[in-house]
Amino acid sequence: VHSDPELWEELGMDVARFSGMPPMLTNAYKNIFLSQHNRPERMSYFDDMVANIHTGRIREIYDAKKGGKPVIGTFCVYVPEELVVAAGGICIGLCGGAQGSIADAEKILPRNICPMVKSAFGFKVGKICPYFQVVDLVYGETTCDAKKKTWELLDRYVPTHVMEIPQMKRERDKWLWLDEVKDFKSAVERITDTVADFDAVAAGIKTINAKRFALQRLNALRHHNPSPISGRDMLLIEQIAFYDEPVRFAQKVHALCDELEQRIGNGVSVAPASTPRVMVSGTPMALPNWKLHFIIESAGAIVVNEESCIGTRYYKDLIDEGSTDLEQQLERLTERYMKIDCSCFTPNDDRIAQVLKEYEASGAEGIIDYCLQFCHTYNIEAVKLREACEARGIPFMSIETDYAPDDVGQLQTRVEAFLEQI
Ligand code: BJ8
Repeated sequence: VHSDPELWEELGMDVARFSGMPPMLTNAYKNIFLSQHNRPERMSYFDDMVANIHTGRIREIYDAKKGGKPVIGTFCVYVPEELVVAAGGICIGLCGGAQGSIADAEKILPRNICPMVKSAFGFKVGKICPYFQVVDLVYGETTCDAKKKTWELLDRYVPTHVMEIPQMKRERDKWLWLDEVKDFKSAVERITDTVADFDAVAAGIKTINAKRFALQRLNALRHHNPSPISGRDMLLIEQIAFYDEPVRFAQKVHALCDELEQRIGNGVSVAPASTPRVMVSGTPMALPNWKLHFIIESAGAIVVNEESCIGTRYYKDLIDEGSTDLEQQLERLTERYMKIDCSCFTPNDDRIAQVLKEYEASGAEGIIDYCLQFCHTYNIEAVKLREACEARGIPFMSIETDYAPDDVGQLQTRVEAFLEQI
């Protein structure tokens, strides 16, 4: 079922407009994903998750909400979903990766800000995203300027709380951060009307650790050469991680990993071992942003790693499960979140080291750094990344783009020229 107008109506959506949108997704999807040669069979679960994105999964969330599970929307991997699970809620990522909602946002927001912020905001003001409609509240954060100022406006449409994320990682920042984590826990508990005690927090940590661990396993298998899975399929799974039910998602990822192990054992791959291997680093690619991966893989290369928040930054670190009391749990949780190396921090040299580490682990032969337009922190950090790559002889290219199709031809030319170097 790709249409559920009754549900959309109940969610307060602009049904007339929205009804025209899912087929667009389906056609793009067939072209980008279903046409791939020799795809793993167990990708079918993830295809269904996309096919049912506006029906099956949203109905599942809506039913759970009516059954007493409030829904919290987030925009950043710094907001601890473990605590939402611990308090009996549902956590979903709301970032926007679609061009279709940008015009709605530009009626209100300035045009020269990040397309991800505009896309997300446009989804809400245009009432064209069921996930935005189903949330009880959203939890933003103070990472970049575009986001933190947009939350003030978003609050007019949906209750929006803001978590202060420091800009540095000194000892004193840790204590501020821990207090913010505690405030977040209280806000979630108020809406779920449940106190997340030690056992509940332990269970929340375990569930989300298991999800992140499954993604780690998948990414390690994907690094095999020849690759048993394409980069665009991996990106898709990383995107689905933000809205699927976490326990089922982890099971499905492990089932796919089992298949990939067999493929590796049998010498089955999606591209020959001689295929140029590219690692992508930089800003997140929110669903349905598949633009760069499609360009790279259409040019005859394969993407073997995403150093991104919709990528390894989301799952590279787990929380230590050995705490003996609630205070220690929250401290360890905070320590895990402090390891996320977003360019909004200064200094952020850990990220340079992490990019180089992932480059080695993935067997990549070059790095394409992806910056969303007007994302100052990632764009500026690309200078240091370039220097680090040049010092080691790693082919490096940085690109700045948005969601519009206008620059696709130019990007294709640049990517093709880059692939000739590697
Ligand atoms: S931890 S990367 S999810 S802030 S791309 S909206 S920074 S102008 S998304 Fe991010 Fe959290 Fe950092 Fe990750 Fe602003 Fe840049 Fe846009 Fe960005």
